[in-house]
Amino acid sequence: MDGKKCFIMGLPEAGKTTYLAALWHCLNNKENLSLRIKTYTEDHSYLSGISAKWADAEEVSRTKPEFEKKAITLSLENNKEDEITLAFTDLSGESFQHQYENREAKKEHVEFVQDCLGICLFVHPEKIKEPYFISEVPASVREENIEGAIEHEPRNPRENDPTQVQLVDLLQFITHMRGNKSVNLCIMISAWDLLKETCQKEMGPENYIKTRMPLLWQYLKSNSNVFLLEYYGVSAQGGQLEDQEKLLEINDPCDRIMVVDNDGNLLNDITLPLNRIVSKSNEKK
Ligand SMILES: Nc1nc2c(ncn2[C@@H]2O[C@H](COP(=O)(O)OP(=O)(O)OP(=O)(O)O)[C@@H](O)[C@H]2O)c(=O)[nH]1
Ligand SMILES: [Mg+2]
Repeated sequence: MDGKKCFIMGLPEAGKTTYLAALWHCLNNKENLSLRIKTYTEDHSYLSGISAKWADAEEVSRTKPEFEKKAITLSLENNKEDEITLAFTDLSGESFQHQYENREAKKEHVEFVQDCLGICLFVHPEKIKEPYFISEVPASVREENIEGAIEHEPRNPRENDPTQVQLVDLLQFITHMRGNKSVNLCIMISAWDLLKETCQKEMGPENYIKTRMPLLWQYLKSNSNVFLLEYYGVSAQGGQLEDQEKLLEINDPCDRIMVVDNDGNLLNDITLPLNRIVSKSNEKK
């Protein structure tokens, strides 16, 4: 049995746990997915707990660093009936902030990254902190020697630094941990349902990142030998939880899910990004 690892990355509230909750529900309840459960090998009470909440259109709890999951292992098979043992993480967004701020990572985290076949990096469109121009900062803050200059608060990197800066830095950590060894990277724009239909159709996931996070896009483009990229727009929840009644009107919770690839194809299969990671790594062998 060959074990494969997929590292799930993202700052707080990026949509990581919601995706895993939806994934587990669909693996157990939906047919014709690109990956299926082969056998139940370990206690999956964590996944069952989050997916029950997901199915009832309730919020999954934020992942606290002390309760994060360092390796959840599933025994899966693809359409060729190849057996795939896939381990993935459900880390807390705070752990990534800690890494960004303190320049340190846990040993087990580094080992997982070194061994992994692929990475899913989640970005929530409503949680993106935009950069600002220096000229946008009032002169009273920028200049020390003018009348009325105010003492400004010391920089708080996790709160103040633009999201794209933090993500590029976290990806640079990955290249460092892996000694520049190439890795499949899926950029997963979560809560795709929140974007206007025109934006969903006309822009597509890559252009969305290019427009909203140009530094991240350029970094990925210029490191395409290291990061073998795919972009996806994903609505794992299917809509806002404030519209719980509307979400619950859909008989099969799996039908709430939307996965859009970069060519604009609307796919109804939440396992696809993971299957792409596995199959691309098989092609390379
Ligand atoms: N509208 C919408 N909201 C979503 C979707 N997926 C996640 N969310 C919301 O995004 C927020 C964060 O989701 P989580 O899955 O908890 O994010 P996380 O990355 O696990 O966060 P941490 O555990 O803090 O690291 C929650 O309020 C979710 O309800 C989606 O597909 N659509
Ligand atoms: Mg979480």
